[in-house]
Amino acid sequence: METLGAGSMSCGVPGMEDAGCLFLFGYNPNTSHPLVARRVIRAREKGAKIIVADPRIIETSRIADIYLPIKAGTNIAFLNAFANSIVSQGLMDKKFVEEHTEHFDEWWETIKKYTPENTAELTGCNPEDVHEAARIYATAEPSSILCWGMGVCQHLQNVEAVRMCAAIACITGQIGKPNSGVAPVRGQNNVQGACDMGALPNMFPGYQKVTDPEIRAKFEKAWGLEPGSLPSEPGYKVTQIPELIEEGKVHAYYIMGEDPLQTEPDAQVYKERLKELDIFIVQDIFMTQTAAEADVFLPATSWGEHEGVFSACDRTFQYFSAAVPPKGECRHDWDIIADLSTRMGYPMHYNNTQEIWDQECRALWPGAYGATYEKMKANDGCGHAQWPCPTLEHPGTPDLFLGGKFTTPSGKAQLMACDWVPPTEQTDDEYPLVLTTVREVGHYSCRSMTGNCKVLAGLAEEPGYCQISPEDAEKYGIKDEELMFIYSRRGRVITRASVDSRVLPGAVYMTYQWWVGKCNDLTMDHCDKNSVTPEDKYCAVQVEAVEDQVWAENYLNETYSALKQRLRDEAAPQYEGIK
Ligand SMILES: Nc1nc2c(c(=O)[nH]1)N[C@H]1C(S)=C(S)[C@@H](COP(=O)(O)OP(=O)(O)OC[C@H]3O[C@@H](n4cnc5c(=O)[nH]c(N)nc54)[C@H](O)[C@@H]3O)O[C@H]1N2
Ligand SMILES: Nc1nc2c(c(=O)[nH]1)N[C@H]1C(S)=C(S)[C@@H](COP(=O)(O)OP(=O)(O)OC[C@H]3O[C@@H](n4cnc5c(=O)[nH]c(N)nc54)[C@H](O)[C@@H]3O)O[C@H]1N2
Ligand SMILES: [Mo]
Repeated sequence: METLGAGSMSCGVPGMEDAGCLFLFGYNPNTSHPLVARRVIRAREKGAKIIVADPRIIETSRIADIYLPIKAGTNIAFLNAFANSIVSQGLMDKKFVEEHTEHFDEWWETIKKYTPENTAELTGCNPEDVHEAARIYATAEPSSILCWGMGVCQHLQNVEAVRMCAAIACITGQIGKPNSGVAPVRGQNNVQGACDMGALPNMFPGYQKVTDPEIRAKFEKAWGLEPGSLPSEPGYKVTQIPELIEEGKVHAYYIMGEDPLQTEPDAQVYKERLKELDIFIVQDIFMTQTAAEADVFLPATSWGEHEGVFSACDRTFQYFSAAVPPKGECRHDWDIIADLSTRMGYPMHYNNTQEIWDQECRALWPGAYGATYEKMKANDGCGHAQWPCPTLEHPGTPDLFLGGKFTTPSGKAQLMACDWVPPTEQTDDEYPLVLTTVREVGHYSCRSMTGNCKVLAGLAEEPGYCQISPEDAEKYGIKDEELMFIYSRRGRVITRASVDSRVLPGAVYMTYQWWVGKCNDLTMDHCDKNSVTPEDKYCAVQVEAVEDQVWAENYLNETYSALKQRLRDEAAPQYEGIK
């Protein structure tokens, strides 16, 4: 948003097929987004070049023209060297830089220090491969798309790396034309929607800043509030909450659709903090580990039981309808919120989601005015609208910034660079391995949904896996499929070994889906300063073989059964209503 004026994908997902080059940087769509992965394969079939930079040999590496085995935690060193290679090889689009960007000279002062040669040892990437990747990316016709995911965002220098990805698109002119530019491929089906609708501490719906007095006045009027009553300061970020509880600044906490005791780092400390709250409310569709700690549990409906609008990662609004009615005490999220608000003295009355969409979104966000339910429901329900969609006749906007028109205050892209700094926690003799936590295809985030599905549980079960290189497995006496211990400065968990030659020595990988094999008992709650995102992709650990496998299997089964029983007991009162 700082660099280009919008913090979303500049292109559409379908258009990825028609790019000349796709560069996947810290993004593993085969596991995370199979529908995007299919576009990558189609692009390849249509002749696109594929570049992958990932510390693991991911599936897409197999069809890549160039695979760069970048070491975790070195993104900025790599991106600076990649940009340097582009400029030094004369591949820069000078006209685009002059007409559509600012601060090139300052940017170059930093970039000039980094070359593929002088960063090779640090990043683990062969300089010739980096130069070749730079040539492919910069010259690809008709366009290149730089895609990134959590391999960028969950590191200390995440915001800096995103700025560099945008800068690289700009200096090569691989942005501002169809099917080009940047693809921060947002994680969940509706995380883009949560941001679009203002579930951010500094924005109202439609990325309208809370610090802007005119915007505040508009929302005060629409919501029937006294002028000057909406706060002018941004609110807190979700990862700051445990600290704020400890400081006595937060006394009540209302969580809707999140399971931080599974998905936030250093989960044991988080759990202690929750005990200090005066009131803790959780609204979820399953009894989770977090919900089990709540004073009040509000059972909501799931995607099959309610209707609404999702925004896909490429800014596409999609309407979805309910398949079945709610059961028992379960109510729609919007209905619970409206009721709660009314009881707290601010009456909210809506008859359906379309009224909310029209009044709260279309009427207040000019860029979404043309995104009507009618448009989304067209084509037998397969219609959609991609923002910006400002008028009723507007077809939606697959590509942003066409002609190099950025939406920054000056209309030009802001080039920014910085020096590489190492990740916060370093390996040492006691904790010699880097733990990177990632995703697996069969289970979803906190696993409340997929873990309660028998078929998926049959594919993969507790305690999940730790992927380890054959070299390290041998060094520590760890055998494939055996239970093993892994520990960090925060804790120790039991997991199952997956000896995997796609992993480089020195690093191990776990997915954050498992309740017994919970990697977030190991991770560190250290966040970057700008976005306050935890460094989930980097901490120091040690591994240990377990001699008595029979004991370990028993321990696993007992722990898992006890946990499941506890959640079942907690859920019993609500469940009664359904039966
Ligand atoms: N099946 C399934 N799908 C999911 C999810 C799920 O839980 N299960 N979760 C959803 C969510 S919430 C999200 S956010 C998305 C995330 O989707 P992705 O962004 O694909 O997420 P990850 O697998 O965490 O990380 C991507 C890659 O980053 C690499 N990586 C780690 N460190 C570095 C580094 O320093 N540099 C580089 N270049 N790469 C690095 C990892 O090896 C990994 O392959 O997936 C979504 N899709
Ligand atoms: N170590 C490590 N930790 C990570 C990550 C990592 O890579 N490594 N990734 C991080 C990322 S990118 C993300 S996005 C988070 C995800 O972390 P969470 O948001 O905690 O995980 P989800 O499984 O998406 O949780 C969503 C919750 O919403 C509930 N739910 C589903 N549908 C509805 C609904 O319609 N209404 C309501 N009220 N509830 C609903 C589900 O039952 C579930 O309990 O995890 C983060 N944690
Ligand atoms: Mo995510």
